[in-house]
Amino acid sequence: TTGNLENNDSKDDTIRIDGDSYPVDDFTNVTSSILSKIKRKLHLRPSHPISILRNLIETQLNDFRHIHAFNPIVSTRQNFDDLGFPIDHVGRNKTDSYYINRSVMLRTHTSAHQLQILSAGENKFLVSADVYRRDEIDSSHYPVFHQMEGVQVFDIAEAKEQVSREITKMGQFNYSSVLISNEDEKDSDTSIDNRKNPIQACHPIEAANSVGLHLKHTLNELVKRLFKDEKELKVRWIDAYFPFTSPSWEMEVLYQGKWLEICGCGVILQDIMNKAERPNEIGWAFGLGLERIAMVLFDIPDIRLFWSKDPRFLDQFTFNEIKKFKPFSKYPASARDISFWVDNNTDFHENNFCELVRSVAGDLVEDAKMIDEFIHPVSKRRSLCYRIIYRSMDRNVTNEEINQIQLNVQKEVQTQLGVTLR
Ligand code: FA5
Ligand code: MG
Repeated sequence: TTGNLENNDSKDDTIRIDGDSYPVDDFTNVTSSILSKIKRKLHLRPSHPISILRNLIETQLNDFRHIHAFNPIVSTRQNFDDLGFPIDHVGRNKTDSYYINRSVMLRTHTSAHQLQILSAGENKFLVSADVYRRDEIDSSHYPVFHQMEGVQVFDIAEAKEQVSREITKMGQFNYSSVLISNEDEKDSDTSIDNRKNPIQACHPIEAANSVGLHLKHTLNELVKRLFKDEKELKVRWIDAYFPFTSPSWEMEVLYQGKWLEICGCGVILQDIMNKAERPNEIGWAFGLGLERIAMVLFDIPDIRLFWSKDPRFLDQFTFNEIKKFKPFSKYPASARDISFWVDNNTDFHENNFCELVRSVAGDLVEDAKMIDEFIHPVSKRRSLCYRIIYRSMDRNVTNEEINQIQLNVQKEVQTQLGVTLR
């Protein structure tokens, strides 16, 4: 439906974004509040933590080409098909992504630009950009965030030699209290689950192992240097799956007692290299979550803070410096529960619920979690209860204000999600 776009001054059947007009259809689900984030470009504001971090990484990887200015509006082909996403991949669902219409969307990741840049012949590049996803609500998820894509390409026939030269050049950084587990397995392939996450059949094993080793070495050295002043930071590698890399891994850091995923990566599917008309080359790619890294580095406890326009937040940061964030007083939280019946024939999706709560409460919502679920023994209807935590990052919110927001949430949930409040 286009009901969410009332504030977008457009005729009913088109959306205007930045002077361009797009037809809407049954897939359209972008909201004006999401579109309003496009112009913020946090990664390009010199003394914003996201931009400070981008710049620090670019300084570490200074012989990569640094790209920042790609439009977030991409085709579904760029975001999915070019990368070999299967037709039924969940990421393609309207519940997970923001669509302008069936064939145009807000990119969900910086990988959307891989093929076009590889096709242009680049060998080493970093793409930093805002990306958009419908997702859950908590302190480490926000519907708009920033990624940095890194890609490096080698000749298949010479990968081993090229990698050992590069690793010698890069060296090892030892003045860091970053502890990386699984690191000593890096020169074997024991950490790869070869059934789900195999070396590609078209790759000589030695070339694939060398490229995987170089990828892990590059990221290990990057995090050791970025986090060198942390007291002690635990980092671990785990196996992962992506439609466009194999083998694939994820990197996680231990933050506030939980493993926080900061990056996905792997050896690029050869099919993508072939589409880029580079069949004799092999490459790796990574996608870093910049907010997640910045949260650890700057001690920023909640992802909403990045969007704050409050000078008490913005004025704490300086170009090229890592300074721990000093929280201005933490305002009290208020919890409200909402319970409803979902009919058997209603297709309820948590991301739709979260989107709705965000659209009513804006950045006052801190967290939303299902706390109870049961099926009525007779009617077989499902009952769900969600606990919503409200808290402002920069002011006290009165109980009356929260009550009013919660009333609006209840009203919208009932009318837009087709559920019955209990
Ligand atoms: C990807 O987006 C892949 N494109 C990464 C990749 C690139 C894999 C190249 C292989 C090769 P993923 O969905 O896991 O993967 O997201 C990458 C990172 O973005 C995550 O590790 C996390 O740090 C961050 N991230 C994901 N969702 C959110 C969110 N809602 N809010 C903040 N950060 C997020
Ligand atoms: Mg992931």
